[in-house]
Amino acid sequence: MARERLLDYGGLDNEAKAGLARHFEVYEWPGEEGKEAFLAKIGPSISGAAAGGDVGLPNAVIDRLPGLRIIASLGVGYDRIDTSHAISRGIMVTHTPDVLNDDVANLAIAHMLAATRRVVRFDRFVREGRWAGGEYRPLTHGIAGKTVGMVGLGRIGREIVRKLAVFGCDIVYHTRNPRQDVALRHYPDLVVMAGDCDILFVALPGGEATTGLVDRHVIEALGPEGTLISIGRGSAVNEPELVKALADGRLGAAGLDVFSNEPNVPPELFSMDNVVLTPHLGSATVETRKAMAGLAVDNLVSFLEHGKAITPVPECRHLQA
Ligand code: NAP
Ligand code: 8YV
Repeated sequence: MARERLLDYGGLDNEAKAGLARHFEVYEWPGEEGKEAFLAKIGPSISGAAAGGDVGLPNAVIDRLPGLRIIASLGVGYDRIDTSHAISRGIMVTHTPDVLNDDVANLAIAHMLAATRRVVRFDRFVREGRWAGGEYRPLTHGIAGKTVGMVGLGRIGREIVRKLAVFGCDIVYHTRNPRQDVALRHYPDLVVMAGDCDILFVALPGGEATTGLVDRHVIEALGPEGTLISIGRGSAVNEPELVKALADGRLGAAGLDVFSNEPNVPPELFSMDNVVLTPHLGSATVETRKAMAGLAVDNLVSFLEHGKAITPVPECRHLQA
């Protein structure tokens, strides 16, 4: 039987590419130059597409693939895909929730420890010979007994909380809807919560509802002794306000894995000793990327063969057989 034809639109690790190639006839997106020839010759026979969550699939491409039935996004966040548009064309969109919680939460905790204990700053200090040179090593603050606020308490937020149990912090959270399954204090007002916190984790999805949610008021409420950890989407934090607050000492420290305009990072942050930066690496381990690739392949195979996706995005559940 002829294998289904699949578009690899980009952002996939080798593991994911190999997994797809085992099941599908895979075509890599040729880029702007080769796109017209590709869309004319191969486009009509493409039934599935896969892409990294940071890449997505533009509507302009979706509209040129008349036989497209499913888009498998490798990532839990799918803000790069216009799901309303896909749905209007009857196209299923799937993502990869849960399999990445552990490693994303680990990186968030690593940022918390690195930012509060100034690990990167002191790494430089040693490399630059300043320890050997007898320079003073300023003290940092511990975290036991401190109040940690979770902005977003979904799959990843709850995993961070589970791991935080060993650190002896008080944990509170802000979401739109209080959760019935946790005993933590819920704050309906994020500014009020930030004012009570020493450390704030932002584990929010992207999109309109969260854009700029962590604004100047939240940052100022967290204050000069406060630490902000951003692990969800960069768009949820007002980045210019964050940079200004760090520069002026109105915010104590930050650990940032995600940014507003990736891969561009505000250069002002590069020289700040109180900031830890990673290039969107939350899920970037061999183990987790393998699990994400496996789930994406399973979604494609199951949907194209049986009309049933395994992890459709919530908006697309009604497109199941
Ligand atoms: P999730 O289970 O859907 O949780 C999202 C949480 O955010 C929920 O608690 C939700 O609660 C809250 N929320 C959503 N909109 C809100 C708003 N406007 N105001 C306040 N709270 C809001 O998602 P997840 O699986 O934990 O993933 C979260 C995000 O992390 C993903 O969407 C992705 O963007 C990001 N991510 C980043 C990396 C990385 O490499 N850094 C890796 C994986 C995921 P309510 O609905 O009650 O408000
Ligand atoms: C990925 C992510 O790095 O799952 C997400 O939402 O942000 C990360 O796991 C990203 O989707 C690239 O594939």
